[in-house]
Amino acid sequence: MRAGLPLLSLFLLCGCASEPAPEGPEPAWEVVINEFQADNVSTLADESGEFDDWIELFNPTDEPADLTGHYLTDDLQAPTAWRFPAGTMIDALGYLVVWADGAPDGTLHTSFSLSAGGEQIGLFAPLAWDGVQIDAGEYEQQAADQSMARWPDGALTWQADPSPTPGRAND
Ligand SMILES: [Ca+2]
Ligand SMILES: [Ca+2]
Ligand SMILES: [Ca+2]
Repeated sequence: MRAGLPLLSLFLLCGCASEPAPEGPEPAWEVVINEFQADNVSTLADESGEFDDWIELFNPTDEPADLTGHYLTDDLQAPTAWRFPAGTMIDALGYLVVWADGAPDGTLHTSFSLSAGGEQIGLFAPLAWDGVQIDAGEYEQQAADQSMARWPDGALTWQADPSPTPGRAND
């Protein structure tokens, strides 16, 4: 493996490990997509009285999480579809509902909506942190007024929930 040595040396010499961390707060590495609804008929209306799709995020840590500059998307090939506004926080062990209107009519309202027939959802870090994926997944057809929810909160397992719990613990 003598041929590999020059490459290794180059890597060690590049000083990557000593690069300063990007400016701004650390990405919210622990925050998860915790529940979402793609066919909201009568579950919960937004400030405009519209029964739009929504995505619930959960912060499983005991510190507030700062989502400034993070991204949500419904297409993992296009991770920067919608950017969280500056100052978007989730409390320690808190929940945050983001409306997926398609046509935003408020601050936490995304430019995309969720297809009831199945789609992807992803949460990505700010570009200063190379926009790396924090949480993402793919879902199949969703029934009207049901949600898909992790159970318990933040767990790896998902279940369809006929009684969605936007902004509060999944049950
Ligand atoms: Ca929808
Ligand atoms: Ca709306
Ligand atoms: Ca919930």
